[in-house]
Amino acid sequence: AFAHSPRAEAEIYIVADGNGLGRLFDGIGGMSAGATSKLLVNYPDTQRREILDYLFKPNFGASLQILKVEIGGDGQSTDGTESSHMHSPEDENYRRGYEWWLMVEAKKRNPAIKIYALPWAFPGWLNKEGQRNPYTYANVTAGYVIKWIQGAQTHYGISVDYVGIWNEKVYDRNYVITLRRELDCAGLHHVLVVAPDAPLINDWKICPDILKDPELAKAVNIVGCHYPGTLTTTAAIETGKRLWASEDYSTFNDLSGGGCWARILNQNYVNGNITATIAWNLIASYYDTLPYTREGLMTAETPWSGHYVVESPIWMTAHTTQFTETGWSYLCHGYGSGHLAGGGSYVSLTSPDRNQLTIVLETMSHDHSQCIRPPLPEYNVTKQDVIMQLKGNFANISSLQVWRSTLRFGNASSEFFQNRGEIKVVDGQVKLKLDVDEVVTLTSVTTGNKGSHPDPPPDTEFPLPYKEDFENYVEDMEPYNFAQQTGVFEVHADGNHGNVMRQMVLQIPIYWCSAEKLNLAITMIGSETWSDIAIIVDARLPSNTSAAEGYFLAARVNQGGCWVYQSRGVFMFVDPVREMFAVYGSIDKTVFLAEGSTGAMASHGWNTLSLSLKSTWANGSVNGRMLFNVTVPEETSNGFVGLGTTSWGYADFDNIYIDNPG
Ligand code: 147
Repeated sequence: AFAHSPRAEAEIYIVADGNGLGRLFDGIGGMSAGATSKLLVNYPDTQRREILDYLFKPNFGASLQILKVEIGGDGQSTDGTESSHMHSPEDENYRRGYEWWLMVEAKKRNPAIKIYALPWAFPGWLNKEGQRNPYTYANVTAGYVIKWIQGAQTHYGISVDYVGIWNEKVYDRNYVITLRRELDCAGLHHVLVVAPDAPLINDWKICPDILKDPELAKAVNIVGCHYPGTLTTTAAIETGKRLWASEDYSTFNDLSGGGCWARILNQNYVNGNITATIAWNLIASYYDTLPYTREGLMTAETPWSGHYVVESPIWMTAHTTQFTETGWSYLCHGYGSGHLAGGGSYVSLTSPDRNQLTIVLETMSHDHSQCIRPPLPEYNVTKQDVIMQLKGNFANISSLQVWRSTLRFGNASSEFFQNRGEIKVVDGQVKLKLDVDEVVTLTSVTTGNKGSHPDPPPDTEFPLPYKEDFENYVEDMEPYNFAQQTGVFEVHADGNHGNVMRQMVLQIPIYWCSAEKLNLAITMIGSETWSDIAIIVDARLPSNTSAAEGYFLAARVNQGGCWVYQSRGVFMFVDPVREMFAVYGSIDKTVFLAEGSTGAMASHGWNTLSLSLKSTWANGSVNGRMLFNVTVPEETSNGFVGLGTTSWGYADFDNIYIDNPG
C-alpha cells in the first residue's frame, strides 16, 4: 500500500499516557504591540466584527488562547507609539488607545482567553534624570504597571493573567522581586510574572540566575524567551518553570510565513519543552510600508476600504487551538510527541480527564518554513506514511476527526484547514499518508469548524481629498489614520474651537528604540506612495509653560517606526513665537532647503499652515502668505504626510485638509 513512498515502510509512533503526561499546555497567542493594531479600530463595523471573529471566536478561525498587549509607554515601540495610561504622575486615564477595546472584544468572544501585558517604553517621569532606566524607583514603576492591571479590572472587568518586565531590555533583579511583592500586596496573587522577555534571540540566560537565587526564583512564575528557534537550555529545564516563546514568528505572512508558524507551534514543544507560543504580531494593521510589513497572523491595513485578508497563519493556528484548551497536557516525548522519521514533527495533547485526544502533525520543509530569526539549519522532509498507535487511556478510541492543510508553492492552490471527516482506529492504529508541507490534526474533539464570512470589499487607495476636524471623537481618543510615531496625539475639547488634536508628551520617554532621539513628536498619515500632495492645517501653541517650541508640517516622509528619525521628506518647521520658519529635506535638519521670517503670526493663537509638493517643487505658506518655493532633493520622491511639534510640549492641530495640489 505504501509502495510509492520514498520511505519503504510506515513508521509507527506510540501515543500513550501510561508513563504519565508531559507539560501543561499554556496556549497559543498573538500580540498587539508596537501600534500593530492602529488601523484596525476604524474598520467599518461589519468587517471589524468579522476580523475579530477570525482571530478570537472559538471554533471559527485562529481561536487564540492568549492575547498579549502592550502597556503603552508614550514611546515608539516598532510601528508607532502607544499612549500611556499615565502621561504624568498625577494623570490616570483608561480610555486611550485601542488595547482596552481589543481586550474587551477578545474576551467577549472567548471569556477564557488569557491576557498578558508588557511595557515597551515608559513615560519619562518614571526615569531618573540623565538615565534611561525604569528600574531606579522600582516600587514606583511597579505601582505604575499595577495601576494598568487594576484599570483593566475596574474599567473593563478584565482580569489580567500575566505581566512582564521590560520588552527586550535587560531585566533587573530588584525590580522583578519588587513587582511580584507589590502584586501580592495589591491582592493580585493570580497575576503571574513572566520574565524576562529578554533582548537576545533564544536568550534563556535568566535561568542560571534563577537557579542561584531563590528569591528571584520565587518572583519569576514563568520564563519567557523571544525567538528561541524551538530550543531551550538545560538550565531552563532545571528551573522547573514553565517555558514560553513569549514572542515569536515576526515573519511575512505569505505561505512560508504560515509554514514557519506551523513548524514552531509544534517544535517549540518537541525541541524546547516550550508550552506557549505568542506571535508578534496578532494582526498587521499598520501602514503597509512601516517596518516589518505584514508580519501578523492576518492583514487589515486599509480601514477606508474595509478590505482584509485571512492569511495562512490563521489556519495553521486553528489546527491546534480549535482542538485544545489551556490546561490540557502534552504527551511525553516518544509517547505522543517527537520528530517524524521522514522529517517534520508531531505533538499530542489530552484534556485533564484524559477523555479527549488531539494529535497535530506537521511536515514543513526547510525552504517553506523559515522564520525571520534565528537562521534555520538545513534538514530534509519527504512524503511518508505514519501509523499512530494509541495506547493506555487512548486505546479504546474508535475514530478520530481529520483536519488537513496542504501548502502548495507552485501553481496549484493550497488547501487550508479542511475537514476530511472521520478516520477509523483499527487495532488502536491510525494510518496516514503525509505529503511535504502539510499540517494534519487527528482529534476526538468534534467541534472544529472552518468559519467564514462573506468576502470583504476590494482594496482601495487612501481616499483624497481627506478632511479631519476631530468633531466626531470622544475625548482622549487617538484620531483614526494618524499613526503617531513619536509623542502621542489625542482629541481634546477646546471651547468654541470644538475638538482639536493635541500632542501630549512633555518630556522624552524612557524610550524603547532610537525614534525619540531627535526630541520631537510626529504623527503620519496617508500613503507611502504620495508624491504630489498638498496639506493645510490649523496649528496653535497653548499659552502655558508646557507648550512646545513650535510645530511642523511634512510631506514625502519616507521612514517610520523606530527609523522615523532618519526620515527624508520636506519638513517645514515653524516657530510662531519668533515668527521664523525653516525648511529641511530631512527630519534631523541635516539637509537644509530654506529659512526666513514668517511675517506676523499669533504666537499662542491659531495660524494656518500649508505645504504643497508638485514634481520637484515644494512651496509653503503661513496664514496665506507664501514663504518659500524650493527644489526638493531628488531622492525625496514619495512618502507620508506628517505633522507634529518641534520639541516635547503641547500643541494643537485642527481642520486638516489633504488633497492633490491644484
Ligand atoms: C522584536 C520586538 O520585541 C517586537 O516589538 C518587534 O519589534 C519585533 C519585530 O521583529 O522584534 O525585537 C527584536 C528585534 C530585533 C531582533 C530581535 C528581536 N534581532 O535583530 O535579533
